[in-house]
Amino acid sequence: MLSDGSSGKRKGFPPGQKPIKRLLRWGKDHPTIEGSVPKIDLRKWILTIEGEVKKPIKLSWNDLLKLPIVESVSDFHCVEGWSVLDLKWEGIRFKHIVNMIEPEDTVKFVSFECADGYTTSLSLEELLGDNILLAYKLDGKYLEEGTGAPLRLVVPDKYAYKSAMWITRIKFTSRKEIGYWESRGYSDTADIWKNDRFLR
Ligand SMILES: Nc1nc2c(c(=O)[nH]1)N[C@H]1C(S)=C(S)[C@@H](COP(=O)(O)O)O[C@H]1N2
Ligand SMILES: [Mo]
Repeated sequence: MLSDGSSGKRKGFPPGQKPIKRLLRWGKDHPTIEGSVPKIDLRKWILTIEGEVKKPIKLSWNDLLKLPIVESVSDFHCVEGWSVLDLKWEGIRFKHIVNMIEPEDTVKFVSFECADGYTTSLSLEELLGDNILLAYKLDGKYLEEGTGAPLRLVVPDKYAYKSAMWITRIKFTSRKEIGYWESRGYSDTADIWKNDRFLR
């Protein structure tokens, strides 16, 4: 398996964060935006990847498992001030998806839609790093429903509200679509190193 070689090389600790032992399990340790964790049947789950792209695709769970798997170790930082260190994520490198769907030259942003109605977005450029994954395993095990099963985004250098859980649709766009928390007062840049927590 390919690794991004980041393991163990922490580049300091972002301001205003405190480590805790493990991720929160949404639905148990933390409420979800719609009340309960979305029920996802893996036999019916489809990941739709579309927008301004030359080759839109729909992937079933089995299709997804056939794509090349990579691992990346990173820290996870929630804007509420907690961090979980050294998480080993495994999944598909986001860049691989970009190469598969061939975005049009007009594309500047990518929106993520989730089974709980949550949304977030990032610039395409921010998603090309080797540590940006569509992850389906954490520390050697398939994700649990409370941590985003079957598939979540991992963007280590952004506050965790960019790391969309329960993804169902990915859309490549020329216009920015503002996400759920980003339209409720949280920073759209969400840079953990710059302490970009709130809209200014
Ligand atoms: N679909 C979806 N993704 C989401 C959220 C959400 O409410 N819905 N919350 C975000 C926030 S604020 C955090 S801190 C992380 C939590 O991930 P964890 O359960 O693995 O700790 O998921 C992010 N992704
Ligand atoms: Mo969060």
